[in-house]
Amino acid sequence: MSRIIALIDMDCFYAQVEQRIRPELWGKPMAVSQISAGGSASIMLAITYEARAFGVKRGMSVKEAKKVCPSLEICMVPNLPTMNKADLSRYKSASDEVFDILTKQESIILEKASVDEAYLDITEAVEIACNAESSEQIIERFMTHAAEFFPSTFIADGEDEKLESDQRLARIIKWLDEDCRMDSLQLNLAIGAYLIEKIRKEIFTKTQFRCSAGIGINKIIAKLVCARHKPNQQTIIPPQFVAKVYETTPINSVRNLGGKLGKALTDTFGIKTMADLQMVPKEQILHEFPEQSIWLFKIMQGNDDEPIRPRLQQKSLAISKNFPGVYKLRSVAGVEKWVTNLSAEFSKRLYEDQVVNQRTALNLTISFRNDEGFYNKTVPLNSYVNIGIINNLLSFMRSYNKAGDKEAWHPPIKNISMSASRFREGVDSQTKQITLWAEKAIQRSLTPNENETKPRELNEPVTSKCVTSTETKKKRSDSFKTVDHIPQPSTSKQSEQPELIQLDSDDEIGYEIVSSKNENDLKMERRPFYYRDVVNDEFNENYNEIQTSVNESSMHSEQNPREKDIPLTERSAIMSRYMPKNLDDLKNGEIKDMIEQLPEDIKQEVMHYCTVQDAREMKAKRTQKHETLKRSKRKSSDTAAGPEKKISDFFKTKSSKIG
Ligand code: TTP
Repeated sequence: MSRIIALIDMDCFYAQVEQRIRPELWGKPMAVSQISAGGSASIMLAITYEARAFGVKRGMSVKEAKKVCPSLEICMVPNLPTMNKADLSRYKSASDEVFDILTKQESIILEKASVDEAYLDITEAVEIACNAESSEQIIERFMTHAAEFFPSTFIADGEDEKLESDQRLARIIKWLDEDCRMDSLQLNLAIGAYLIEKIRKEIFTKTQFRCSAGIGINKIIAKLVCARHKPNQQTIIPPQFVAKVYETTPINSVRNLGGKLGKALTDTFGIKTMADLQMVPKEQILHEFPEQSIWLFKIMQGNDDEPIRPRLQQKSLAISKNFPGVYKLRSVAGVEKWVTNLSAEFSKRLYEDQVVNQRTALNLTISFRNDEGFYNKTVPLNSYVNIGIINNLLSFMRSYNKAGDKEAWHPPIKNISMSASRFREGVDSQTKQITLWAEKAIQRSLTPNENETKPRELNEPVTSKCVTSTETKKKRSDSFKTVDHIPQPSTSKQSEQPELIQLDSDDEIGYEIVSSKNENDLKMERRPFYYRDVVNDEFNENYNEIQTSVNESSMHSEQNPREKDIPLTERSAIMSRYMPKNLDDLKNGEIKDMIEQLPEDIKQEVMHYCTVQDAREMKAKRTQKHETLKRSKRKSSDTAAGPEKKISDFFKTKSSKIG
């Protein structure tokens, strides 16, 4: 049986994420914007279809966008609290919600293509549906209930883009009746389209996010038509219509032809569309593109064997920051500050990955670019603790600092990156999960109220009026699930000057860096801001101790098994800074709420931890009481010695007298 492949792509994804947070923005022209490189302008990243109708485009500045659409609402991509870098976690969490739904679908193979895009091989699911009923029964049912089963499906036949909405359904019924009855492949595509309608509906019901889809016999074909009827609709492309669709398909819009190869084809043959390419004699293609020719011949016919690779995880985890132009790092303090900031964020992501994917990275690649070149090295990643990463990166970078002046850095730094790779399965049994939970829970408790939304209708027109009332609470996304790499536009604000680091409007929060006088002293990191308001002052003292002890632990000790990298005492010291102090603390409102959100196994661990703490405390109290009692006894026996002695002497005397 021919494969049935679908591509599901979320509509204006970041915009929908923001709209869910601010439901009054549903249905409005709005865009998500991010500060561009240098921090001077704000550019459009994600644009709702209502705003696109006005001509707002990705990459426009706020000024340009407002000019074409004065009513445009703009949401900014938030910055990480610890540094001037985009915080994409809310989009990643939203993406995880969608992928949670997709992974639970039975009998499909899922390949995550990007933060908001997935390929699905639904061949087996279609086969199962086929076996449940006869073809005739399926076709009859589909035709009778076409409006219900195919509420947003189009058939890409070259004429579909001109269809009025009332003609769409008639076209589907005709196709079911004429083509699907005659050809099992067409019927399989129809069943596939029905299954994808159901999956998209489920995504909407559970997340409020709309998406579009393309359904065909391979990835290239599915991708080709996925955006054909965006937003909130899907398109089937039966093989007989590929040639027709190719007539208007620019070469560079085909999957894998968007880059150099596509450009080379158009330049070499002076062509524009896939139909043009089909007209080029095969010998010429073979001559000009011998290595790619076999693949090109296939896709020219609409064929493509590329399998769906079951994949949800990235092979590596990376963080990178550019320092363009005037923002190049020219001072030791600037370099140390950014290495520290980035390492802290990187370390956090590693812990998150560990929890979500139950795996541990073994290699750390650190790299930087200066005015003279690009330098990198890979070392064993023996610990996720950020101070180790800082040590490694700084010592590597220092060996390239040629500045005569002690405080300067030369050649100036243009980029700093770190990446973790070579993952092994499993997580050390120690309590890293709790560490992560605590960080997340604290962060969540400080996140401004993430709102209430009213469910909207899947097929409610996109341009409908905005929803203003609130009924249902938005389910908090599970922030333990942060998996994907988001295409990072190189547009985040850069700064070398500490005063340019954006602090929260409440000046008490921010990221504090204390530069070290001694080059080798790396104890310059302070906790990220969000701990401060939640954890009491003891944390501060603990933190310095922790940093000292972790600093001493060996990052390079290859002979040490990973589990032993951080001695237990250090681990428990790290843990203790996050943990509730005892069972009483667990009953406290804020912490209680956090505990409720925990996965069951972590909850058990926290309870156990507190029970042990309580037992210790009680033991300590008992011992103290005992000691106090003993002391007071001793004391009273000392002070009572006089009269008691006198009494016993009296009796002795008495008895001896009586005797
Ligand atoms: P896309 O799927 O390319 O676009 P989109 O979801 O906004 O809109 P469409 O309905 O046309 O699919 O990207 C997904 C998200 O990724 C997008 O909402 C914002 C983000 N993104 C960037 O941050 N930078 C980029 O350069 C691109 C292309 C996307």
